[in-house]
Amino acid sequence: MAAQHTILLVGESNVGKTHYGAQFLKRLMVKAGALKMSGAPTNLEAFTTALSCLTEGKSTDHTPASTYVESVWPITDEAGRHAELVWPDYGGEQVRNLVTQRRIPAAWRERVLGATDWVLLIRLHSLRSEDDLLSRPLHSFAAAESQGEAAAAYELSDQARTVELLQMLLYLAQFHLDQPLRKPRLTILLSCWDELDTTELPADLLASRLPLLWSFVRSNWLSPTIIGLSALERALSKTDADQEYAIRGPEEFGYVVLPDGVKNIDITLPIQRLMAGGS
Ligand SMILES: Nc1nc2c(ncn2[C@@H]2O[C@H](COP(=O)(O)OP(=O)(O)O)[C@@H](O)[C@H]2O)c(=O)[nH]1
Ligand SMILES: [Mg+2]
Repeated sequence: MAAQHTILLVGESNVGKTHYGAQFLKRLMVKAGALKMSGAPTNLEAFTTALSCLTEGKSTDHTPASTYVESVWPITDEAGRHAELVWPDYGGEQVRNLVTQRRIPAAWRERVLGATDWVLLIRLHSLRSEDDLLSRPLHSFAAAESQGEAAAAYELSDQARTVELLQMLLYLAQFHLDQPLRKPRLTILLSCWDELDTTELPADLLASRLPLLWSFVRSNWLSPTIIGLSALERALSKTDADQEYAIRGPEEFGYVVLPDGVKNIDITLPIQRLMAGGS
């Protein structure tokens, strides 16, 4: 049966995509949630490797793909709705390069065009926010310039690069921005939520930490959804096993913080909500 949704999960390197996928996969395997795999997924290796590390209570090294690879998971929900989850992996610095060099693999372009829903992962904890106009007074730029820093290569702030990434996706998919978009729907997952140590609502936190991105998103999408995600619930080491993890199993860890601030241990909820929300 044709998928009613094609859900594209995107995000820069090191935001937690592979570990989220591994935890998601484990939930599908133990059938703890409402979703199940309804066919043969492709290119699962990165996720199963991460999952076997998690089973020992360790996190895994990220192995950047040198070319574009994607893993596609056919899933169904309890109501029998079908979706395809697409995990593109451009590895290493490719997303950064996409934006800085404006080069897009053809296969990825197809995906962007065909997706009904975009899920963007952002790891606030690792974004630098000190280096843009919104957070730094103009005179500090002037001072830097007079010290000769202007000669250094121009680099977008992390926030501006994220906006640029969305803009490129929109451009690729040839959407017109004269009206706020209903489709593709946009969900932003604030990943590694446990690192943030906050009690704020996800959307409020995004608005205060990345105001430029927030205003871009709000003016271009009719109803963007912002959800906190902690796929692992805590930091794990690559070498020292977390005993509790190893004993209880990775499926006992992880949670999401829904838009209304309610915490839920079902990390598949962001996807379930998209599947339930009409096509
Ligand atoms: N604290 C914390 N760390 C996480 C979480 N998810 C992933 N990480 C860590 O973030 C790093 C990058 O994760 P990875 O899944 O490889 O990111 P990817 O490059 O986007 O696929 C790894 O060191 C993970 O252990 C989380 O929910 N909480
Ligand atoms: Mg990865």
